[in-house]
Parts: sequence; C-alpha cells; structure tokens
Amino acid sequence: MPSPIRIAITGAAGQIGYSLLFRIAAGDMLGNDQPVILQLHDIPESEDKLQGVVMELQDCAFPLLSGTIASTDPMQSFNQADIAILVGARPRAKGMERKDLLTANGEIFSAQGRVLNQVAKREVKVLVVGNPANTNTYITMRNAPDLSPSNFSAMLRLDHNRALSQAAMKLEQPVGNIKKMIVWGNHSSTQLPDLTHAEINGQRIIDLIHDAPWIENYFIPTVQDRGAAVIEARGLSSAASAANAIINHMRDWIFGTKENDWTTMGVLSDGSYGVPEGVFFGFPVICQDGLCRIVQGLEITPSYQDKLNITYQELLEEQNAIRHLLP
Ligand code: NAX
Repeated sequence: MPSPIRIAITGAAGQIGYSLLFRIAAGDMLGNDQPVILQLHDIPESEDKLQGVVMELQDCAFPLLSGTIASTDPMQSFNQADIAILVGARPRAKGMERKDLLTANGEIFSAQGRVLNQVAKREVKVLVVGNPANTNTYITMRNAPDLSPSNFSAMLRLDHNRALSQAAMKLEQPVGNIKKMIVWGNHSSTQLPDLTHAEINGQRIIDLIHDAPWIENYFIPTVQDRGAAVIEARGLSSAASAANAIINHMRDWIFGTKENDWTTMGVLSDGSYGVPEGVFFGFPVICQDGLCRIVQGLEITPSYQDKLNITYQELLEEQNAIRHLLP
C-alpha cells in the first residue's frame, strides 16, 4: 500500500462535507488502494457537529482511512496537506449585501491562504468550493505567495456536469458519451455554458440538435440558474452533486482528463480567449501528470465573446471589492 495522502477539508461539518467525506474515505476520489488521512476543519460553533461526523466516519470502519484529525485550528488542519478542499464559507445572511459577503469570505480565505503558505506541502493541490468560489481562489492564491498559482483552482465542475446532463437529456443519449463541454467564467449566473464545441460519438452536438432557441432560451439559463432551482425545490443548496463534482474535479486534476476530452476548471487566466490575466476563470482544461493547461484555439463567436466579457467584468468587480484584503 502507498503511504497515506493528507486531505484537508474545511467546512467539514456542513452539508457538502457530509456528502463528501464518506466517499473520499471509501476510495472514490483517490482509488481503492490509496490510504487517506482526513484533516477536518470547521469553526468552533460547529465543533460538536464535526465530532459527530468523526464518530460516523469511525463507525464506517473504512479500511483506507488511516487517520482523522478534527480541528478548529487551520495550522493543524492544513499541516503537511497534499490536498486542500476549501468548502467552509459564510452563507449570505438576511439583509447582507453582496459586497459584505465578499468581504466576510475574503477574510476567511486570505487567512487560510496564509496558513497554507506556511504549513501545507509545497505541491499541495488547493480546490476552492466556498462561494464566491473564483474570487475566493484568487484571494487564497495571493495570500500564499510561496506556492505556485498552478496549485490553485476554483470549482466549476458542478456547472460542467449540469451542462452535460442537460445536453444528454435533450439528445436522449447516455451522459458518458458527451465530450468537450465548457462552462466559461464565474461560478455565478453570469457563467457561459457552451456546447458549441461538444461532441457525442465524434459528432458535433450542435449539428445534431439544430435548435438554436433551445440553446439560448433553455440550455444556457437552466445551467446558469440550476443552483437556485435546487434551493427552491429542496429548501437547501446543492450538496451531494457538489460533493460529486469535487471528486470528479480532483480525479481529473490528479489522474488526468480522458483522452480526446477536457473538463472545466477555474484556473488563473493567462490572457487566453481575450480574458485578461489575473482572474480565476472557468476554462476548458486538459490535465496530465498533475498539471492542467487551457485548451487553445477554439473558435468563439462575437456573441459568445460578449458573454465572456460580462462574466469577466463581474469577476473584476468582485476583485475590486476585496482589494483591501490582498497583500
Ligand atoms: P453549510 O452551511 O452546510 O456548511 C458550511 C460549513 O462551513 C459549516 O459547517 C460552517 O461551520 C463552516 N464554516 C463557516 N465558516 C468557516 C470558516 N471560516 N472556516 C471553516 N469552516 C467554516 O454549506 P454547504 O452547503 O456545505 O456549502 C458550503 C459552500 O459551498 C458555500 O459557500 C456554498 O455557497 C458553496 N457551494 C459552491 C459550489 C460550487 O460549485 N463552487 C456548489 C455548492 C455550494 O453551493
């Protein structure tokens, strides 16, 4: 058996945590022969709940779970972490302005970035899930100057999976046959789900659908607003599907994307597709040997380029609101 991989997870007592930890401990993320140590982090207000989750993990007797640490001290939770999944965040309270939420979360993620910089492994892979995910990733990265920006990514995989499923349902085909989906931009309602490059069994989906109004008036808004629709129906935000997306994201990052396919990740823009440098933006990426590169050379129509600009502008506004938290 290989030596255990240390996985720090913040917000571990929350609802995504409850759907995520057991799957990781069962081997869904790193495979059936990879032991793991879970380094669970939450705030003191959630400490009792976190202890309850730890008891349940113990009660599962997972053979791959080599150890569990539960802590409210990030120095302990992030110590020597190989992977850090940052889920914990302040939810939007009643009457809270978007700007206040950005600042409240910005403070959490700048502090966590500083601790990661001090105590995590130098090659740690940091996935930010807590919202606003793209901007939180930026703050975390900026506060961890000794780690490479390529160590950080924001989660847009849930949006990507939602887009895959909507296309599969329209085509009445298995979702696993669809490749090359993209969700550009921010993990917010300005994102651009894009199936113009997507393929099924080697054929372009747009050539099979022939239904531009469906794409514009159903597919794009359904994916953009799916999170709100789940809250409306369930009374709670997406949790199991978010946990599943975390596992998909990390597997592709570590083991590589499938041949002749890509995935969507929020990575630091290098100027590709006219998205100026310096924002974490949903791009199509191909991962290999633990590194992800942005797919180049895709044709973007002027109308989609306008939509990319809208989601980019929103990210810039978010960054402006947290500028005081940057070192
Ligand atoms: P919950 O409210 O169920 O759980 C959040 C947990 O985080 C709680 O246990 C809380 O005590 C903890 N927490 C709060 N502040 C913390 C801090 N400073 N350090 C460590 N832990 C802290 O939320 P849940 O449904 O689990 O969602 C968590 C986050 O994921 C939210 O920000 C949510 O908006 C975001 N999401 C992001 C998604 C994405 O695709 N990027 C999709 C799902 C989800 O909406």
